[in-house]
Amino acid sequence: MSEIILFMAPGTCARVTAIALEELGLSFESRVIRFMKGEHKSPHFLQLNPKGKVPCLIYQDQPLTENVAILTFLNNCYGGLLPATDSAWQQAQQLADLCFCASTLHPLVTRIRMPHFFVGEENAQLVWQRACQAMDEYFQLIEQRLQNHSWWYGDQWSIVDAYLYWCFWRVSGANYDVSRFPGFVEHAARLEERPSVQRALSRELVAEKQLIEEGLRFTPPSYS
Ligand SMILES: N[C@@H](CCC(=O)N[C@@H](CS)C(=O)NCC(=O)O)C(=O)O
Repeated sequence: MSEIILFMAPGTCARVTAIALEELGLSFESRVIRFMKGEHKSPHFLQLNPKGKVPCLIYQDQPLTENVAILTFLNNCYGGLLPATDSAWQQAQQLADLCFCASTLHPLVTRIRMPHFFVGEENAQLVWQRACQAMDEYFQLIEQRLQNHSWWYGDQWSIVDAYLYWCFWRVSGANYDVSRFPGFVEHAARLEERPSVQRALSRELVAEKQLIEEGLRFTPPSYS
């Protein structure tokens, strides 16, 4: 049995953890959670993650949840995911950047991608619109930061770039107009060239095909 298992679903924020594991060259097994079958609420999965969400990482037989915690743990163990620093201040700044992705951007991503989860079909359009408006401010901020830089931390790639990329990819597939942020568009294209990202995306493709074959692929309604 593999020492590391990643419970994931294609297209979800588990992609960020998968990229981290691929970037570190760690061998791991990805196990797909079938949302359409309610597997995330099954007693077995809830025992691992009582919040019923992916990613859930099994590391030496123990579950660890929350992208920020998983990425920080992996970086503390192996390095290479964030710029190396002994400064507690710099470490806190990096944590702030991960939290920005997880707790500022991600909730808006969910409202843009699946507004009907919050209010039902009849008001979903309004939630989508408001979330897009709120997202504009943050995408402008990211666009500014990426100006004349390849990555969030300048010349150095980090897992923050992968997290930003997942947010970008998710909303661009939900009719949010990303063409207004050309620096961010280029950043996403640059990120997709990384072998680690390609390997993580290939894993998702396998999982996606599996779900299609089983008739369990989730396709949310589209808003604009
Ligand atoms: N705070 C968690 C959020 C995880 C999360 O929301 N995952 C979504 C997929 S992107 C999920 O599993 N959703 C299933 C559900 O909420 O029922 C993290 O950052 O890891």
